[in-house]
Amino acid sequence: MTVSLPERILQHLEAKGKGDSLQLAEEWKEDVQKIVGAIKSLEALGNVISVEQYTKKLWELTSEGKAVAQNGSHEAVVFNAVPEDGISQPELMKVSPNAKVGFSKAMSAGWLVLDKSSGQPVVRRKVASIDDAVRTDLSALLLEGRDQMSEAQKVEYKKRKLLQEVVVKGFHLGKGPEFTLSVSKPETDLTPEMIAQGTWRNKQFKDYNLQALGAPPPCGHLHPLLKVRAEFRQIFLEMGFTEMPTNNYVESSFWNFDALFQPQQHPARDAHDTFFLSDPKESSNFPMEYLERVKKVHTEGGYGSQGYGYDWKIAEAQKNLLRTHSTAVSARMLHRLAKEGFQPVKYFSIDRVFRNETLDATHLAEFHQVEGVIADYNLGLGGLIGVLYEFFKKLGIEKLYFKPAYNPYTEPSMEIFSYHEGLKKWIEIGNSGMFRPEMLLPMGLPENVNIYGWGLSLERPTMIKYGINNIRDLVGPKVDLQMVHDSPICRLDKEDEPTETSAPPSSVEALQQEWEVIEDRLRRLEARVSDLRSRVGVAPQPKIDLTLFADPEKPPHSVLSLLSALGVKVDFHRHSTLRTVPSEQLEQDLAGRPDAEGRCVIVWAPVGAAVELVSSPVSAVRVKGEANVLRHLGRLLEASSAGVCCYERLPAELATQVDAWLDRDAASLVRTLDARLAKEQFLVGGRLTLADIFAVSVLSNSKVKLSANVERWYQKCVKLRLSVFK
Ligand code: FB9
Repeated sequence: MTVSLPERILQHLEAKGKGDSLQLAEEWKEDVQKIVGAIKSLEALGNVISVEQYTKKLWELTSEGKAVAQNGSHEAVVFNAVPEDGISQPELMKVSPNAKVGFSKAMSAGWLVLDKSSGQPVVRRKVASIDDAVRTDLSALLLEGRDQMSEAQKVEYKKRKLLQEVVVKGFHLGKGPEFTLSVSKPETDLTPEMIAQGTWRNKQFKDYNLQALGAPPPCGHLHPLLKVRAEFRQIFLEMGFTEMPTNNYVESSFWNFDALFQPQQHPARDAHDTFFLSDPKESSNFPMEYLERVKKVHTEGGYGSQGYGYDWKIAEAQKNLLRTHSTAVSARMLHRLAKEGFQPVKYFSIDRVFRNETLDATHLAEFHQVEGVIADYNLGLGGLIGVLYEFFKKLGIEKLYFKPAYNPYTEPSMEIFSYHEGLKKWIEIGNSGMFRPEMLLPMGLPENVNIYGWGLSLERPTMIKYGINNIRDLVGPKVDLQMVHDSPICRLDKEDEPTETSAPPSSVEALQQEWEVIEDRLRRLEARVSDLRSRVGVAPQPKIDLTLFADPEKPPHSVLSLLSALGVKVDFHRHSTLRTVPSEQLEQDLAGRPDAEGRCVIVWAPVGAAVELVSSPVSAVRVKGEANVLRHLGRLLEASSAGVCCYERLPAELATQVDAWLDRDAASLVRTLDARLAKEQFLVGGRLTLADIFAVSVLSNSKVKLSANVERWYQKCVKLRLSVFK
């Protein structure tokens, strides 16, 4: 029967009184790690042996050194390859991958000579035989563990990468106070046989390790998002809420927008923000009496509201889409509640919604919306605040503040903020409000019924809870399933203990999170500005740099030609009050370049000559009048990333001269440019000016051939022009 390593060690100590792990490994030709494992198992038995750890430096052969010990040194291999009648050096270099080193060492050792007496040099042996000391030294160490090398030789072999010095850990062993030879491996299980035969009485059992984790059961693992959803669902249920049926991702615009009193020109209803379906493109099954009341409240108002005063179209309401919020489901449920006879209710939903958003580290084109709704008689805003405190307290969030906000379907509305101890900053945690009468009364709900609504996302708290910075690490095809497997249980009401994963963010992460706050604010500002505009009935505004109101009957040609010269991308919208349609040609001339950084929306409206700049990156106020708008655009250009300066600031005679150049036809302008560019970088001097921008615009509309000089200038200006409003 083989004696186990622990027993062999005990027998060695019995015989010798002491031992050493490295010597035993050497002597018994055992792997050092196995010896160490046996020592650890004996230590676990208590004071059976004494163990003292030490470290020491050892010389060991590198893989190249081992090859030399086996096959001979590089110089010996080369010497042995030289035949009696000699060999050419190029031929000799082919005998081994290390022939070059070997040849040089053999020559320095006086073993070889290069004979040049007969024209072509020939390598010959200089001695009859050699002593390959390198191989002898290395194989003595490798095969017998004998270190017969001088210090100088070791340094030399180390330099030749044949030998390396390693630090090894060893253990001095001795007999412990409870030394015994008969250590049986402690039993880990009490078996039925032991009990039946009574043999357990003389068995040693391993102590229970009560710290040991249970064996992970082979099973599925819930995704963190679903763990958080279960927590939210539990909170709503214990607060007496009933879950709404949200099993329809496809919704009609009527229920998603119109029923919520969201006007048909609202920016959120733009294809930029919403996924519309092409098949089935439309819905047609509506509660028509209710639909008529919705149409009326949008167009004429009613119930004390002035409405939006636009021509509401059922075609717009029929458009199918992927719901942009679960409030569409809330609308259906409240309409049904009104139809069946109102009674106070508390509803909630947690499900996917879809938005055609710009994707980034924290936003995908879909997210899970968490929504709560409470309907009762004579509710006030204070009650909503109280409910929100209660709700968020169950998430472990108690420090709240509420900020006035705007939603098309709630008034008043509040953004909800909370101070996050882990992130050390205030973060937005949701939105809320009281549904407007224009939404509730057309449903047929009693006038004294008020309804609270609030919402938040599932992804944001999940990412914070699980320390995930990029939403693609939480959802999507790139999710690491090990993360799902390893994600701990979710307790939303407990602040996370700081763990290595939730350590304070590094400066980059902190910056990333700061940037997310800024982006959130930016998004909210844009939404607010868009909503404000939608409330005053202007055309929807996608994310842009400039917005101009102009009248197609009196187009501001100078402003429009400057925008065209700048090549900014121009989109057009028509104010609902517009009576005359702008000419196709006018819009075609102004369309600008799709790849331009600058963006401008021209809202055609009946403003006569009073062209108006309503939004610009550098102006918080509106700019009225063509001349003022031109001056403002000039300032914008000078502040732009391309730093375009306005040549009007030049001495009058030079500025007038430039005007004259720009009035010339394309061919003579090219001649002028050729002359000017011979000594200047740009038309007026060393900087890009509006003169260059206009000149480029003249030439881009002509077929005239450009000289090499002018071509280079043209490309430079076009490139600069693209980034003007970057
Ligand atoms: O979830 C959000 N933030 C959040 C929530 C919880 C949280 O918990 C942490 C452990 C502490 C952390 C953060 N937000 C809402 C705020 C922002 O993230 C925001 O930038 C993104 N919002 C989404 C929509 O953005 C286009 C989150 C989503 C959202 C916003 C509003 C509603 C629903 C979801 C709503 C509503 C509403 C209002 C009135 C009536 C009915 C519904």
